[in-house]
Amino acid sequence: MTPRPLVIAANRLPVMRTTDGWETSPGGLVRALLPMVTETGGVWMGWTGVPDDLEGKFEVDGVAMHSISLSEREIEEYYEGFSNDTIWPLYHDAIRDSGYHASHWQTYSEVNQRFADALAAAAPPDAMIWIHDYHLQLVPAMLRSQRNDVRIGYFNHIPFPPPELFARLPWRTEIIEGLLGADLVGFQRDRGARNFAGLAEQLTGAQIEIDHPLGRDGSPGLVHHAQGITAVGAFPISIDVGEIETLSAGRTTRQQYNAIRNRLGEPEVILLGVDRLDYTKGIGNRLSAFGALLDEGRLDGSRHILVQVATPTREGVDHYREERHEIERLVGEINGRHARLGFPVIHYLYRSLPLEELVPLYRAGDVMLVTPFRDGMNLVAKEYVATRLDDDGVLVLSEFTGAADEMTEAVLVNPHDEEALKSAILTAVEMNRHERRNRMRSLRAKITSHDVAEWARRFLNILEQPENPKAQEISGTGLTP
Ligand code: ADQ
Repeated sequence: MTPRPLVIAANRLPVMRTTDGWETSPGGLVRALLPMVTETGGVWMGWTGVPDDLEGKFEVDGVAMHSISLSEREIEEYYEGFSNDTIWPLYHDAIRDSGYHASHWQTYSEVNQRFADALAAAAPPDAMIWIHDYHLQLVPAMLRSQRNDVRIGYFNHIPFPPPELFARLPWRTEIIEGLLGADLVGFQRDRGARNFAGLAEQLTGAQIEIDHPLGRDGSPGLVHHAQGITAVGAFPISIDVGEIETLSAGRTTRQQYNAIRNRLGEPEVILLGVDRLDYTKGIGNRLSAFGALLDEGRLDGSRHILVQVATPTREGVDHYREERHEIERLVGEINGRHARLGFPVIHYLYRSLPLEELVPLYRAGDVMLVTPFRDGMNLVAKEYVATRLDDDGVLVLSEFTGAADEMTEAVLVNPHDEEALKSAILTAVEMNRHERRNRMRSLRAKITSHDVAEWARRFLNILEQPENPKAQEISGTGLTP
């Protein structure tokens, strides 16, 4: 049987403009999906990241791309506004206030409609269309109303909130109806799947078929609704384990991590944080806990140092500018109190590093601090473990990450509790070699047995299964019956 053509729709295309053409974006997800798109004669649809850029088809290294052009206003209202100032904070436990602006919603709907129209026109017959993430939640139903032959999957990379938070959204029913246009809706965790199914029941009168397990952690299964049936499941994402292990085993990596330790003054313990500079990642709490341990003399700045690498992100959104200022203030304050000439206690880099530089840093890090207040999965935790071919290193991991479901041998912590954070850091710093090895071995066994390519295959296999709701059964008249 010839595989169905795979069409991916995501806010961003998997390529970035360079001075002399296009470069494929880094990341395991892109590397896993691109060959599937090419081999099946599919296409990847998304935005280039540049305002008023090209619209329509082009090709990069044999992969078909389809660009959706966004104007400055659309970027401000659909991307920075509704996606990142309304949905992002609300879906992350509402740890920052969301803005609710009808104009942003309007633009979000218009951009989603443009994606759906372009997909309906470009997708080959019988294609599998895989829509990614919260920027495009209305696309499944908008597309379903135009195409009955295709199978539609949607995956939510970020958490899906509990009903009491989701209910704040003035456009809550429209979002749920938008997602119900898909044949399969996937979440990082079982909890997200259950939240979604519960909301479908509450807001649209859908019925949930509970005992139809899908997803590794079990799931609510099938949601029967006015327009048909949507399968719902948990699909915890992973990383390209092979690539990271190969890089980690390389001679250059070994030379580099020795050089890093040397440049940092051969401290006894290097603590490490690597994050997008996002207020959900708990960077400030982590720095404060480290600072407090130095203040109390329970850590010593000449033996224990922290490296924090933070990638610039969403700098057009107020909450992100405020978070950056707060983190930089904390770094300055803690270094002011504890640095010696030439030896800061916190080394702070505000930039993105290529994987070739990140891997040696992971190898140099004795204690990895991953302390988000809420995170869909958190790939940094998985990357760190994948690099530790020496079975050494300790992962301190927030209970509020999707990764914590699987990575139970990490030192798990509630990042809202400063005393708990301090004690988790001390536990990690003082852990003996035997326990470090036992925990890391178990973590590595879990992480290395599930990689991102397998994750993608599993999602697509379930999407393709004939027992799943058939697109043909769903009337072509749009969502409202
Ligand atoms: P993110 O919120 O971006 O992803 P995460 O899963 O940690 O969070 O992925 C970050 C990626 O960026 C990692 O691959 C990491 O290596 C890279 N990165 C971070 N800091 C970097 C730096 N300074 N330089 C270079 N690279 C850096 C969203 C969700 C997550 C979910 C993923 C995948 O918020 O919960 O795990 O999607 O589904």
